[in-house]
Amino acid sequence: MLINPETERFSRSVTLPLGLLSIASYLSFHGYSVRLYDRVVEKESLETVAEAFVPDVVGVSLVSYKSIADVCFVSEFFKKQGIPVIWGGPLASELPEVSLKNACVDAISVGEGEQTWLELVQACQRHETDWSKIPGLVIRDPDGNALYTPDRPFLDLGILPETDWSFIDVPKYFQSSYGCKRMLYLYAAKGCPHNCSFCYNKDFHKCRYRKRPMEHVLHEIRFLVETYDMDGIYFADELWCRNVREMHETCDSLKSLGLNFVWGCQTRIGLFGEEDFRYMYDAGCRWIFFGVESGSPRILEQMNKRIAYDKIEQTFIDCKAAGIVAIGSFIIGYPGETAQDTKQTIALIERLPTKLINFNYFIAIPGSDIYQRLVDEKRHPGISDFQTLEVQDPMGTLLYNFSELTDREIKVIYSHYMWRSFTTSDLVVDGEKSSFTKKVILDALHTALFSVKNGEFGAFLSYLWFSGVSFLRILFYAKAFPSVKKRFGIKH
Ligand code: B12
Repeated sequence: MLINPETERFSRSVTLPLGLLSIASYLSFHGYSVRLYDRVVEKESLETVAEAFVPDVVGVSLVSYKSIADVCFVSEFFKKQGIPVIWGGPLASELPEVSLKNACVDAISVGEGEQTWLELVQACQRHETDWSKIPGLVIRDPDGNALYTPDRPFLDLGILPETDWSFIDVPKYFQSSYGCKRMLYLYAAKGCPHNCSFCYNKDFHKCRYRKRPMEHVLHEIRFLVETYDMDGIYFADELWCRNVREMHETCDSLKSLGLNFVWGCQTRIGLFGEEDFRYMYDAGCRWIFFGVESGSPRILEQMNKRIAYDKIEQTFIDCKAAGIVAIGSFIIGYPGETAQDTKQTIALIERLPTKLINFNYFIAIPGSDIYQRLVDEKRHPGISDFQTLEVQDPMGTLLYNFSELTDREIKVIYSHYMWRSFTTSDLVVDGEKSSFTKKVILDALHTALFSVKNGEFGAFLSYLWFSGVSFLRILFYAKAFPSVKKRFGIKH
């Protein structure tokens, strides 16, 4: 059984559990029977699911601290029954030793899970309890210390079978966004050749960029459009295409499907200009996320971002001219960020021809260069155990502030742009207005109804409380401190 844990959430923004789906499809292709239990969307209780499908081994996905409570809850449940539990995913892979301190887990699967899991279930089938020869694991030695098995080489993505969609109820993952009603997250490539200081990519993907075979992606899209009427795709690739040649190939392939869907992606400043964006628009691209991160050249250099500063504004102008919605993504509170740096970021944002700004509080992600540096410099205590870990919630408390801004300044600036993106009428896809306000309200209602329908009144009340508090907090900080906004050059 492969489990996607429940996460505390503000709205019902669900995405396909692509990693688990890939592992499940691979195991099933090799003849094993798998239950993918997604606790974000499924209403069945853990007891009911575990009664209907008694697993020989359980895998739980650990992406961030946000789901740690549920990860431990499900793991303890199976552990009590003597069933081996293995954690995998980005956070488990970055902190395997810390993860292994939890008595409810037997081993950590580091990096890509498909082949490791195949070898693991084969070992379980042979009733082998010594997993030390299976690459890609961290297990306990007889003294209870963490033991690393050999490294797991990267998979040739071409050997993966087609995704088996029967593991999930696809329509439950539809999102209504950017003018789409049935949008799904898919991926066409893994990793990124760059090495931004705040990203886990260097450690997790070793800065390797690997594309899935295009025919797999196309086949998947055709199936989802023809079977479920999917009308939009968000490519979750960390970097969608590295250059114009790859962009042309991908766009030509997507167009060749002759199907009715639009899509969006995340790409890099400086890769494409107006003509390229027009090419992308013609192939169905309607929105692009650009990770700009900062308007301060000094901070960008510290981040090792390596984007052409002088192309930032022009890229947004070109993108918009081609009819594609451009979203700028920024980090606030980077270590050492001064008020002057933030003013530069705000000045840049105010010049951009978009009101869609995605601000993120700086979080030191384990596996990133900056996390290690902060720990080495003893500015960050380092994460040594999950039980005492306080969650740094972007909508809530700011646990660590490594910048020279005050907590209040960070919250005011973050909330201002969050509120502005939420209420803007700038989001126009194919001439039609599509607002985040509507989407968030509908998502919120949907989540509330989902809890009530399932008789989860406790969950409903806690959801109401959580989303209400988050909403009011953003509104409060966005509106209550005009002097902070003025000082930083925020216009309206
Ligand atoms: C979609 C997505 C989301 C979705 C939900 C994801 C989920 N299932 O929970 C949403 C939008 C809700 C989200 C939220 C967040 N996300 Co996110 N998200 C992504 C994104 C764009 C795609 C994930 C994906 O499907 N990848 C494709 C699949 C095939 O790869 P994969 O998930 O890595 O799976 C492989 C391996 O990890 C492994 N594996 C994964 N799970 C398991 C489980 C087991 C048992 C095993 C053995 C192996 C295994 O095997 C898989 C197959 O090879 C990634 C970036 C990326 N492109 O990966 C970021 C990413 C995963 N998110 C990230 C972050 C930081 C967050 C947030 C904390 C953001 C925030 N500040 O709120 C939250 C936390 C949510 C949470 N659940 O805890 C980081 C994680 C970094 C880290 N921890 O090291 C990533 C890598 C982005 C980045 N570059 O920084 N996210």
